[in-house]
Amino acid sequence: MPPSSLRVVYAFAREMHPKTSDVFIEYGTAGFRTKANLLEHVVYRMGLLAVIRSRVKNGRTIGMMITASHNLEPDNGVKLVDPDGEMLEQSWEEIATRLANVSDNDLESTTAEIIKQVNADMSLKASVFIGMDTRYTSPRLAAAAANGVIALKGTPKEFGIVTTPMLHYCVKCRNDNTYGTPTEEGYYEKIVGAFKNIRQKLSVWGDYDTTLYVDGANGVGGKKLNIIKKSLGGELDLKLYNLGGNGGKLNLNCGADFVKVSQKAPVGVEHAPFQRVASLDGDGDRLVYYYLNDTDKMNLLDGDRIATLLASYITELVTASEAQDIRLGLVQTAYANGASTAYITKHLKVPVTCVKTGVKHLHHAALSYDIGVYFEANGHGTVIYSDKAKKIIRKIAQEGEPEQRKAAQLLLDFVDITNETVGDAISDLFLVETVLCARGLSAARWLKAYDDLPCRQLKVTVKDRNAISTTDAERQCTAPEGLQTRINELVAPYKHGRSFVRPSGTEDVVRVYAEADTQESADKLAAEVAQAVFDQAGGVGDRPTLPV
Ligand code: 16G
Ligand code: MG
Repeated sequence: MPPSSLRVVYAFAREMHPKTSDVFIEYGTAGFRTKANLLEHVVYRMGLLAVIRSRVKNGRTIGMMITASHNLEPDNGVKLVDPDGEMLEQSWEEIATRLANVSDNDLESTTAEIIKQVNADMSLKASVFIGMDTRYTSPRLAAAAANGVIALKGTPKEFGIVTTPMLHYCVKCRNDNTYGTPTEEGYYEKIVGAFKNIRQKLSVWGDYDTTLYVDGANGVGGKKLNIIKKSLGGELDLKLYNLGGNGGKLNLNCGADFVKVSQKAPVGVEHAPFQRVASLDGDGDRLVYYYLNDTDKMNLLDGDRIATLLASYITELVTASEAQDIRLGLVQTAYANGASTAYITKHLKVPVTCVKTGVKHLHHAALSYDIGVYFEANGHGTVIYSDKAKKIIRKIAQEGEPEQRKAAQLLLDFVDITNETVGDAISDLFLVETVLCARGLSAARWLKAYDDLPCRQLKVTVKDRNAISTTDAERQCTAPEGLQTRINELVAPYKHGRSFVRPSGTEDVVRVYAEADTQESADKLAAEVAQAVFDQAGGVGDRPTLPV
């Protein structure tokens, strides 16, 4: 494309998506995320970048998802999806940030510079899939994304309202048709179809109850489960709450993030004692379970629990299939409950890797195993299976002894239920339901696998959260000087005490995590560490108080 045709990049910007804010914005853990009214020019520019990225990838399809996940309604965001359905390559985050922040007058020249820097052949075709969540600001932003794609003569395809993982899945399928059909229907056929298949083969029911309550966070995930519900027959009876009607507000006092962080039941769900509830986040990529007992006490089954459940079932099937040479491993972050890590290594005897927060880090580490199970405690995660593992399992499913074959066939269905591109609340829900059913487990019996250490998360506002640096998968703090020593001193007196601090990638705060043998201790330790952060890292506003 000759440089003169970049004029249209400026024309679109000036006429339709001018930069109206000088607030610096950064491509963070999950793309750009901020107040929706600050984002239109950013999303338009990401449309441009998606086209350039597609051309660098020889015309393979790139995804753009308009969402701010579990944030409240006024926020929105955008993230790019690479050709295999994974997060945008990290080295491009800086390019994305640069393009988002230049003035409209410099946009044309910066675009030209980037094209040159990444060596994009602008004569190639380019394809971009665009999806959005249910926010009222999303359609306008999706239109800006499409304009960005058109401005550089790429071809946008709009998927309308889809979950984030559905868009990842469609991008992957478009670039690799062995993975499935790149449509919402194709997604249902593969994932829900495999779930129905496996359910017909499972005979153990025990304490398993086919009724599942769902908290849809008033977002897109619940809406999609409402479509799926009709095709499930008697295999699973979904009772859906927080579907976005009746004045329910997106993620407000509901959804996976609310449940996990506040350890409280969401509003809008009619609870019954011991009834298991699956709670999704606003864009359908996180899942946690919980139940209330007969005294309304909250019992949370978070990402760590899901990871251990899935890993132990996969291990069982791999063993039963007598597949040789398949190395299974689990990836967690510092937020994983210490009790879960101990259970995985000592009881399941599965190796564990700990990495920095953010799906891209977990996904990357999971790739080093033949079967990698990765989950953040907040409920974002999935399983990925190497080509080698799939090949071995397929062979046994065809040629093995009857018992081995049976296990390998179950494993193949399990693989098909999994959205390997990214953590997916819907796919994970069907995986969990499969294991609970296969093992005849109620939620209460699932919880018995191990006892979580009580924990607490707090946030502290400081002048500059980037004054906090960390190392060792965020478990140690290297700046400001002296803070880690202070944390060590504070942790020392507590039995099973552990605490770490890290700057958030999505909010202007420092996050504090603490766990200990009792809730009282965990709360106190978290507050003490929060005070240390406030004092040593330039706290702003009220100093955190200790629990009374
Ligand atoms: C984003 C990340 C999530 C992480 C969270 C941490 C993706 C797709 N999402 O939501 O994995 O747990 O940020 O947020 O990577 P924080 O940095 O604000 O604690
Ligand atoms: Mg999300």
